[in-house]
Amino acid sequence: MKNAYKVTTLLSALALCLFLVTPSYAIVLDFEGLGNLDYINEFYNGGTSSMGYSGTNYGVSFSSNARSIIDSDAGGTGNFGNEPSPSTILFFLDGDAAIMSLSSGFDTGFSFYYSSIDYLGSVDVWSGLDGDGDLLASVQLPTTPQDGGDPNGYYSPFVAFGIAFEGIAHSVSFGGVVNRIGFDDVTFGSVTPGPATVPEPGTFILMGLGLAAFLGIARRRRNA
Ligand SMILES: [Ca+2]
Ligand SMILES: [Ca+2]
Ligand SMILES: [Ca+2]
Repeated sequence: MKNAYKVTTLLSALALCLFLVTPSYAIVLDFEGLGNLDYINEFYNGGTSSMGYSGTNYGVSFSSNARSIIDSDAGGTGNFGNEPSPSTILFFLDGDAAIMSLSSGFDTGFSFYYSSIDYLGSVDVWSGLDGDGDLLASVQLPTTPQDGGDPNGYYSPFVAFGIAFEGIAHSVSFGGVVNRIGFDDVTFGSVTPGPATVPEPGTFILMGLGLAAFLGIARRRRNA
């Protein structure tokens, strides 16, 4: 009976740990898997890019001018370096901005990396799809430093940038001068760009044991 209680307590503690450390999986678009000078199109929306590639379906679509480019180090024609996820980034060659729409919407914040050596960039967050509706946030992106790349590339490094906003956003426009700004690791629902930090299985076990030990101490104190 006592052992059964212990097992139940331990299982509850482990379940609580799993619940507490379950990460909220932020969507991160790293543009890997797209082609060089590819039009992104429906790559992240259950369809394909202009070159016929298909990525995870996040319900994210891009304006017709949004393209991907691969670093020259990796066989493409990109003149950049130290991108956060090698070796493909987002850029555009016509228009004022590449617009990204997320049909399910997102809140809290939004983040990305970018490189823009010579010109200012801008990012607008909209309540509607395709840069429509209310403007929820609008920021100017400063020019970025230059470090020589990996091992070469004019646009390097990529700098992290986060934007917090209120309400539900459905689209983002990435603005700048054509062919002079690049973006990578576009992250929804977080002001810190990049992959969600998923705890290692070992962490679960250690945390589980830690909490079980803590509960054990608490019980012994109560019984004393
Ligand atoms: Ca690179
Ligand atoms: Ca490079
Ligand atoms: Ca990338």
